[in-house]
Amino acid sequence: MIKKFLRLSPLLVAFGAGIALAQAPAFSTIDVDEDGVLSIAEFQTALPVVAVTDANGDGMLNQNEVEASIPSVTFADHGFQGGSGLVGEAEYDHIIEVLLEGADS
Ligand SMILES: [Ca+2]
Ligand SMILES: [Ca+2]
Repeated sequence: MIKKFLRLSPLLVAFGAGIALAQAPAFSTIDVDEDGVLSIAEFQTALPVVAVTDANGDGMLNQNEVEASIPSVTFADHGFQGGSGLVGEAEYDHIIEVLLEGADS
């Protein structure tokens, strides 16, 4: 158990005190307005320690903004459309997966 905790500890840092990866919120719970994509506010409320910048100022989180804010995330290399597409459930899950991988290495 101790070993497992140490392995996950970078993730704990990434997500801030008290939020373990296993507790990363599900997309359905953070998409508050249920429009199927994430706004900057929705993302930051769920993951306040993962800073994202609303580069184009539209209040929504697009894939370019995620890639610019979290360099380890590259959507295009994983079969996503990339570009200015917004962040839906599949893209959100990919972000969480990448953050988990980062904590694992
Ligand atoms: Ca939304
Ligand atoms: Ca934006």
